[in-house]
Formats: sequence, C-alpha cells, structure tokens
Amino acid sequence: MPASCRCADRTIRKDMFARSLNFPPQLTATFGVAAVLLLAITSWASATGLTFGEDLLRWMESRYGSAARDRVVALQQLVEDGQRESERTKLQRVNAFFNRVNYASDYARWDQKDYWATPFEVLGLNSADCEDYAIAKYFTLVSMGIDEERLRITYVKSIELNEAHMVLAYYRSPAAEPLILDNLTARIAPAGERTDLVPVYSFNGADLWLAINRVEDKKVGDADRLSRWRAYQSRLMQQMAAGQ
Ligand SMILES: [Ca+2]
Repeated sequence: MPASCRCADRTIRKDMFARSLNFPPQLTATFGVAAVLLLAITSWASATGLTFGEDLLRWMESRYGSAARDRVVALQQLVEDGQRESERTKLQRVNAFFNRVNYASDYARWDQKDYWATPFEVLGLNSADCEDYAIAKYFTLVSMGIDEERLRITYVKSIELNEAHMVLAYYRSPAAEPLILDNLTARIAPAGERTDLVPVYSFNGADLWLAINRVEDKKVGDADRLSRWRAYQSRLMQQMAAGQ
C-alpha cells in the first residue's frame, strides 16, 4: 500500500502534462533570472565540483545526527558519479535515492497542511512528502547537469488515492512525452502509462522567479505558490549559511 500524499488541492486544467506557465522564451535568458536561479541551485551544492563543504557536513551532523551527515555524503557521491552518466541513468539513480527517504505527511512532520522541506531538511530528518521528494529530485538533477527546461515539478490528482499529489516530470524535448518520477513507485514511467494521474499544473525554478518578478511589477502571479517558493529559498539560504 503506497503512502498517501495530501498536497494542496488545485483547479484541474486541461493541459495534460503540458507546460502550463508559458512565459516568453527570451525572458528565461535574462541575466537577473539566470543569476538568481544559479544562486538557488548553487546555494546547496557548490559550483566547483558540486561538493558540500566540511562546515556544512558538520552542521548537518550537529543538527540531525551522524546518519544525516552520511546521507548528505551519499548524495554528494551520487551527484559526482552522475556527471558521467546518461540522463536516463541520472533520473533512475536520483529517483531511487530520494524514494528511500521515509514518507511522512506535513501534518505529522511539521504540523502544517503544506510545508516545502528543503533537501537539507529531507536528508536531515530522512522524511518527506510528495512535494519534498519532487523538489529535492529537481534540485539534484539540475546539479547533475540536466537542463532545468527539461524538468517540471508537477501537481497532479491521484485517481487511486483521490488526493492531490506532486511528481517530477522529465521532458527529453519540448514536444516529448514526459517521464514521471514519483515517490509512490520505483518505476519511471511515460506519462501516458500513468493513467492514475491527472495533471493539474507544472512549474520549474525559472517560471517561479519570472513570476516573482512579475508580481513585483504588480502584473500577474500565484501568491500562495510564490510565497512558498520564497520561503523555501530563504530557508535554503539560511541552512547553507548555518553550515559556513
Ligand atoms: Ca512537504
């Protein structure tokens, strides 16, 4: 019996695993967005060799225990080894790595309806729910060199569980059928085979930063989602700073 996963429910759209946030392509290459996203990615894995420093490892051990340190070291090894692997192998290894983390609902772990745990919190507590798995896989795969444009963190409705759920979708090309990385199954299946999932909407880091910029211009935005992403980034930065 797979662990259930209650995520924030959303209005279902018709764009089945499509890219629901379609910003003008030229905006994705702006320096500001690229710089901020690079900061987000490199805030938890350094740009030089994708290694975690000893200070960060000590902080993880002092905060969460020696097993947490071992999990971070294992992730570091996974990222380093993955530089030489195919993208399909990267997907398989990262999916398997994070699916070993124990499932716990946000109510049980955080006493909150919806809490986006950072990869440090996931590995520190060895605990996650659906969006925590999906976001940790997203960050790890980008760190391993996969173009973020190929990755979409995707809210879905699980028909079997009759619950909102979150997965990570990988698009080999913009028009390709995505592969679905899901904490409920070890198998990475094409979206067409996941008839148990109904897509709701998807996003990646660039989308959210662009959306934040637009909100600041008072144009558009999903305030709830953006506030969660901002809070997530803030905690990630604080945790990274704590390890220095
Ligand atoms: Ca969570």
